[in-house]
Parts: sequence; structure tokens; C-alpha cells
Amino acid sequence: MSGGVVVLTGGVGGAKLVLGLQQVMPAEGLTAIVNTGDDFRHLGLPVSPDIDTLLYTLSGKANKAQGWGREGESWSFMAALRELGGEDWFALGDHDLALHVVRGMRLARGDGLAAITQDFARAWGIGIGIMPMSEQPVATHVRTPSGWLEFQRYFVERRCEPVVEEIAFRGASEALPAPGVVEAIMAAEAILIAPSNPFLSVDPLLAVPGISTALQAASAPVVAVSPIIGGKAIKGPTAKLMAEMGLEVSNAAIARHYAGLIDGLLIDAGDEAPEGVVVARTDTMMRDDADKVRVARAALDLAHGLMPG
Ligand code: FO1
Repeated sequence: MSGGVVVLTGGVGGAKLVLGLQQVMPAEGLTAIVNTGDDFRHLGLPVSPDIDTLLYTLSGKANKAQGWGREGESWSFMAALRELGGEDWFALGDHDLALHVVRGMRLARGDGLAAITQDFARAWGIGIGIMPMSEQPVATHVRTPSGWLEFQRYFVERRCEPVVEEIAFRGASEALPAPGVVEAIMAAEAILIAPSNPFLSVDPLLAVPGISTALQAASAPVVAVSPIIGGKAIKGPTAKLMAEMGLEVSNAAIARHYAGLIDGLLIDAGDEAPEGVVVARTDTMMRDDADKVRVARAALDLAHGLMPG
């Protein structure tokens, strides 16, 4: 594809699709635009979980069982931190720590998150484009019965147990798309939305005005991979969140959520097709690499089928 493929992604599920895409198409034709709504400063360090999960996944460094962080991680820093009474609810492995320290140092001297991320990707032999959605801060917060929580406090410290009544992306309306993001969207021949949590990992991207405007103006078909299989979400709080927001946990609800944005929806072979959107089916469960390749191919095929002319 001359115009290339752009994939909007966040979280572990999204990284799996990007890994599949990386195996079925040339690296220079693929650009991942990554959610930064989960980013936060922890112990004075800038942590970008969805960018880091993607870097680890695409470079083969990821702890696959855990979903986040690195394989073969060591925990000396955390042990020393605990001795000193430091906050230990958010686990920073020794190798992971280096990423945050270097990112912090470069941000402090004025480098942009996009350039830093691209340098990390190239240092680890990743050929595809990896772009943060924005270089300005966007912070996902959830409103619970006991008040607003910043995302990592909800997701990690509270293990997603509080009921979510509202979700907000603080800073999104002032945030600009990161350098290259709009150009990649406008030049794309296909735009994919990974099976990430639509409410927590995709919506922050769509909340950046310049990104949603570009997506509406783009000529490329937009295809989403549903995060729901058989009325359940595979990982994370998607299904719980949908139930708490009064949404049925179904592809119809996903299609409604993305209405006006998507032209196609890839759903699991066993699920029924929602109204009003072109669907394709495959086994969308991604366990091993063959699964990821299958789902990536099916998403690209659906996008191809929706291209004009
Ligand atoms: N998730 C956890 O459940 N517990 C952790 O201690 C934890 C630490 C962590 C450190 C770095 C990083 O990049 C991700 C980390 N995550 C942890 C996962 C993270 O909360 C999620 O990957 C995203 O924010 C949601 O997709």
C-alpha cells in the first residue's frame, strides 16, 4: 500500500494487533498512533505505559504473560524503594526504569515525546512508525462514587474495582496531535482501530480535536477490531466498564460507540453482526503469533474491501 496503514492503539490488546500487522506488511508502511492518556509522572519520572508496552511487544522484550513490562525483569530498585518507604503500588522494574529515566532526561532538555519514542523504537530495531497521539499532557481520569481517580490509581492501585460513573481526558481539548500524526492519517490508505478498550484507550485519541478532525477528513476506510468476543471482553475492564455505564457488552454497543467514525468492524466468528456497519469475521482471540497475524490480515482485508474504486 503506497499510502500506508495507520493503527490507533493502546494497551495490551492493541499491541497484539500491531505485532500481527508488523508481521504481514512492510515496516515502512505501518504507523501506530498510541494513546498517552495513561501517562503519568511517578516518583518524578514520566511513565508512558501504552507506548512502552508497544515498544516492548514489537522488540520482543515484553513480558507476554503479564502483558506489560519486560521479560526477565529484575526488581532491585523496587526492593530498595520499599526499604525507604517509597510508593510501591506501581511496579517499576530495573530495566523499565532506564526507559523512564532517559525519557525524563530528554524531555527535560526539550526533546519531544515523538522524537524520543521514535529513537527508542529505532534503538530496539523496530522499523514501524510509533507516534504518541500528542506531546501535550492528556490525563485519563475516572469518576467513582468516592471521587475522581487518575487512570493508574484506578487501573493499578485499585485494580479497576471502583464503579466508573464518568470518564474524562484532562487536557485533551487543548492538546495538539503529535508531529506527523495528522500527516499519517491523511496519507493512509487504511486506518485501523485496534481491539483496545474503546472507552479508556481509544477515546483519549479521539478526544484530541486535531485527530478526530483528521479521521473525519481522511479518505481511507476506518476499520475497528472489536474488543468483545462472545459478549465478553478479553482483557482489562472493558466489559465491567460497559456494564457500569449501562451499555450492553456487545458488538452492537461497540458499533454504536464508533458510529460516524468506522466503515467496518471485525468481529469474532461466533458473534452476530450489528446493524449499520460492514462486518467481517474471524477468530479474533489473539493468543499466539499466528492468531495475531490472522486478525491483522482479516482487518486489512476488510479495509481493502472498503476502499473506493
Ligand atoms: N500494571 C499493573 O497492573 N501493575 C503494575 O504495577 C504496573 C506497572 C507498570 C509499569 C510500567 C508500565 O509501562 C506499565 C505498568 N502497568 C502495571 C500496566 C499499565 O498500568 C497498563 O499497561 C496501562 O496503563 C493500561 O493499558
